[in-house]
Amino acid sequence: MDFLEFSEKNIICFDGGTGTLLQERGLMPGEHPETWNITHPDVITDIHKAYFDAGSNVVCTNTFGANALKFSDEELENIIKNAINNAKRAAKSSAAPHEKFVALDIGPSGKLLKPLGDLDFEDAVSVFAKTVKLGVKYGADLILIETMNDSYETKAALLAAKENSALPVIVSNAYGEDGKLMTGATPEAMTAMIEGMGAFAVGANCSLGPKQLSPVVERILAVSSIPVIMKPNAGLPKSENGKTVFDVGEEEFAQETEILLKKGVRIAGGCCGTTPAYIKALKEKISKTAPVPVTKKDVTVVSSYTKAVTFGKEPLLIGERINPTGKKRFKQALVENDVSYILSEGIGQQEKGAHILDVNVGLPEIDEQKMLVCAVTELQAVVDIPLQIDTSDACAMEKALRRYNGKAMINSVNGKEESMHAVFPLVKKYGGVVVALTLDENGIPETARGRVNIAKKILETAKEYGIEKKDIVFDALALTISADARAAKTTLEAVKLIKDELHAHTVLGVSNVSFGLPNRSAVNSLFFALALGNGLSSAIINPYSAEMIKTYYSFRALAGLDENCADYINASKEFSETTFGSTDAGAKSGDAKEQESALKNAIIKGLKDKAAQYTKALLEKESALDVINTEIIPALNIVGEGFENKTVYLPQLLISAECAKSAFEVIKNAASREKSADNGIFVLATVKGDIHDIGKNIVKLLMQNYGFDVVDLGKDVPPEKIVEKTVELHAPLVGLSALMTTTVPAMEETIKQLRKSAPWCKIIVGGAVLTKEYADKIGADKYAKDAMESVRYAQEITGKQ
Ligand code: B1M
Repeated sequence: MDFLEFSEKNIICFDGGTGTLLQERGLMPGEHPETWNITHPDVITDIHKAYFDAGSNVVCTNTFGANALKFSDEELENIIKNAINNAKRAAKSSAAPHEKFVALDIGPSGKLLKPLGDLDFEDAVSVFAKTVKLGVKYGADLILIETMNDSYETKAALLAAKENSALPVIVSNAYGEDGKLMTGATPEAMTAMIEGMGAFAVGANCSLGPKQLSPVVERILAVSSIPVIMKPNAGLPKSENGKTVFDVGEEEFAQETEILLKKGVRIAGGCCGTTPAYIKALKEKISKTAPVPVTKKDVTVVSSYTKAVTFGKEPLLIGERINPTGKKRFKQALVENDVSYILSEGIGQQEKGAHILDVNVGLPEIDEQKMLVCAVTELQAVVDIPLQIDTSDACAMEKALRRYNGKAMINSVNGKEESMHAVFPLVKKYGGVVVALTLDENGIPETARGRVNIAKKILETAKEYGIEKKDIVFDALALTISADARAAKTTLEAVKLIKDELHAHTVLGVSNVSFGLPNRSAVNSLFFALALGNGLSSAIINPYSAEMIKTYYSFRALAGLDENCADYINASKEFSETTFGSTDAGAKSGDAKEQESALKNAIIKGLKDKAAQYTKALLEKESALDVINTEIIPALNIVGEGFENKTVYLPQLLISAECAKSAFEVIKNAASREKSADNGIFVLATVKGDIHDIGKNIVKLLMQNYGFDVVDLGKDVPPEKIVEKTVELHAPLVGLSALMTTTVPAMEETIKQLRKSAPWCKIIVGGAVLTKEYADKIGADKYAKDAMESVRYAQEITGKQ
């Protein structure tokens, strides 16, 4: 029986952890466990066999970190070949009567993808592709992509698996206690993307015990139409006599997991801390549990790298402003490659309440493919709502869909055979919700019935490609009433028929209706209201238009979608304005105060070019130190607080840090013109384990500006290196920076070593988590609360001004 056949009628029992078992058998810290497939094949086979004997239907190869970033091609092939052989040998030698399969195990690459890290998305796909191809070559039965804590890397691995094999692929993510991935994705967002891309199963593993993981698993079960997997840890780790132990025993583990089997989990196993004894206990529960059928959820959902947006709960607003049609300024931005203008449009529309952003950069005089990919990648770094990729060029569409971090909305396909054959394969491969225009080779039907018939034809063809109705949203086509007096009426009828007869979702590009008329917003907003009344699911509108927003919130309040009219009251604060403000305030005004908030805003929002531009303007009126202290640091503090409160995620934190850096670049260039005479050597570093260097770089900038010769050793610097440089240069002054409670001990260790080997030097310490008391306690000579204090102290010590 093959794996898919087996999975139809059974709950599948996976294996448990291997790390602790290998350590017990002598794996040394720092040694690659994957190499044991070659050096200790019997140990690996033995562990796999113990799991098969305990009841596992599937064991995962010992290849968690087997990828081309860690191993040469030859090593990788050898590892995977042996790993699969070991697992197959174990299956043969186990006398257990149940079905047995071997899953090629793929863990994270160990690197973060751009813009968070330095691994390019396509390079990540290639890295995973090598492992997948070898897994296929040596006969794996299925693929398990596991413990992924970032949505983009998950996509890269899944794409590699789908492009290079026909094996069933199970994707399991590592969620934190907040129910999100490290980079912020919710279970709903991950399920939308993973299911959309055609995985066999989706779920969660590692990080938590079965009880703590259950809310995440239940959320996945609620939205998933494919089987759900869970592989929790044996509870939470704690240290006992220098050893890591877990706090959930076999029986409790099995009981907690059983609760979720009864709620619908179809694949279960264990992760860190679990052993064959855990799997044996789990298997007993599995044997007594009837598999819950996997049900189609029929939800239309798109996602960004963090969140899922579901159609049908309330009407959705799709921001229309990233589109050059009729917009002179936008066309100019495209021609000049002014990406930050596009980003401002995106951020502004999200702030005005758009749920999804349409992205159209089609202009004859530019390379649309390149620009669309650029706009999508840059936008998804600064906004966290889903994007609608809007292009008539199928190549551009494919390139953008590949790079999109989530399940995109795709605009558009239509009833022409040619269009469906170009677009549907992309929807099927990358996942997405596609906008289907109700027109075909014969043009736009004049009647609502004609449009519904095209919608039916589109549905039938989509089915042939394996695309379900839930992944299609029909555009009933808003045509201009100045050309055809019945146009709006026909469209409204079509919206209602598609909803009532086809039970499908709809979208309209609302403002087309008033083309050529004066006072367009009056016509647009009434048409919008009528369409909403007819059941319109989503509308492409200008979120800056007060009339449209008024209509939207009024409709929600009238339709019973707004408890206590709270959203209406909140939104009405801005109703008095004809158009809402834009995020770009500082750019238009020469006023210093406005530029101040604009700089802070640009850093918070992640607009790198703007941050540099506003800094430049501010420096003409204010000192560098003022700009740093009143703008840059407060902006980073706001982002840092958001990060702490889990309203901001690592990608946003990183983008803001990049913005602060671009502001400092400008300050540095301005400051270097003012440098004075040499005042002595200052060795500077961020301590071991800490990669925060913005504060340290300010200290460097000011010290250099005051004539000190700064030897900057960088960040994450081991104590030995700092001592070595200080001794070599006989430096009189050393500066250490640390920003995390976890890295302050490294600062203490560095001071200890400096005192021993360079007793002459004075040590200045600084960084957000330090206090004077703590600095005294760890033996520093000076605690500097900011960069200027370090300069003053250095001047005092050296007697130089
Ligand atoms: Co991170 N980070 N970060 N982060 N980050 C903090 C520090 C944090 C407080 C955020 C939070 O949770 N609220 C938190 C630490 C919690 C704690 O330990 N108490 C944190 C965390 C947890 C993390 C990660 C672990 C997140 C993760 O991966 N899950 C990770 C750490 C990785 C590592 O280091 N191993 C991480 C990563 C990052 C980014 C890469 C995204 C980015 C850093 C980019 C970079 O530096 N190149 C980043 C950022 C930007 C921050 C915040 C938001 C801002 C830090 C900053 O640059 N502030 C920060 C929250 C916050 O502080 N509000 C946060 C502005 C800077 C000018 O201030 O460095 O304090 P500061 O410097 C001041 C003074 O302290 C003094 O002068 C400067 C002013 O003039 N000073 C000195 C500093 N050093 C001095 C040395 C001196 C004298 C004065 O003499 C030598």
